[in-house]
Amino acid sequence: MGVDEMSLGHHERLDDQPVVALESTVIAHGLPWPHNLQAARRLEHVVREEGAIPRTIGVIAGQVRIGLTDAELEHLAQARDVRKVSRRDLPIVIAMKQDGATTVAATMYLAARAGICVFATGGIGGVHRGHPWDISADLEELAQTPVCVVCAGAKAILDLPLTLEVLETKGVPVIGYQTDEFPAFYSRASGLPVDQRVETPEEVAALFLAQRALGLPGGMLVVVPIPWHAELPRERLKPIIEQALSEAEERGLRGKEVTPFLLAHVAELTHGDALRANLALLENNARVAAQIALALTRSPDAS
Ligand code: PSU
Ligand code: MN
Repeated sequence: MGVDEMSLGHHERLDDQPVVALESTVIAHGLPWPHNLQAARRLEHVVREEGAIPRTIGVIAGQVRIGLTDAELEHLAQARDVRKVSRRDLPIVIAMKQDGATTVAATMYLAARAGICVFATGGIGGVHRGHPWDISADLEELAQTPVCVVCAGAKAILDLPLTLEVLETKGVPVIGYQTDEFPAFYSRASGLPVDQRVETPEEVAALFLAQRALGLPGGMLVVVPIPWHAELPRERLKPIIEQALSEAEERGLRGKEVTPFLLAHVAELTHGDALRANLALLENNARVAAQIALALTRSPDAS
């Protein structure tokens, strides 16, 4: 018994088009209803406004969707039984014909297979604080899948120095977009350096093409600080994150539940300021990603 090509999202290649992939875990598990649906629509709108093509990736009843319809977005935003799908879950949702919201790792994998090389998200997963063996599959995916991931750094709930160490080990370039520092998601600064600062989408395109020309297998992380107006000061967040972390510890949360719990808790403890910050950085990242996708299609070196 085989799996048909359509259900694997195999039917179209988008190589030469300015496409931006968007993930669905942030919709189903990262943001509360109805902000999640509004955000999903807003991100697609922003990408179009810049002149690029948005494709939000997810799985509906075992079918890979490279571009969810608006009704499907609404379903993933509202349904309570949507599986959080990282790389290891992909064969499971397909064969079991389940609905799945794809993480950064799974979205990168599916995007690359569809010929999409630019992807915007909020923050990638990383190494968890106090649990250095809990390393997001996002980092492994960046090591092996040729996609340029545009984000606001790794979530502040993580161990950022260790996350950067793992990225170094795995050969993933960390590019600061108009910044010298690795951003800490809700805050612009972390005190940690990036590998290279760039100012323009064209420079990012040149870096990505050099990586391809060298035959390197992996992707690249482009980190964009949250806009000034939406930033939450690090001093304010510190005790809140510590409280959320100790609560997760008390409840004995493990594995894929940890990230959604921490994000929801931080949003609650900041009375929604963290949610507003999250929405602002997502939109900003989508805009930058669209500009990079356009720069890549315009580049004379693009194959
Ligand atoms: N960043 C957010 N919200 C999210 C996530 C990241 O602001 O919901 C999601 C992404 O999909 C990321 C995932 O890939 O969390 C990482 O989960 P884990 O740590 O279980 O690998
Ligand atoms: Mn984990």
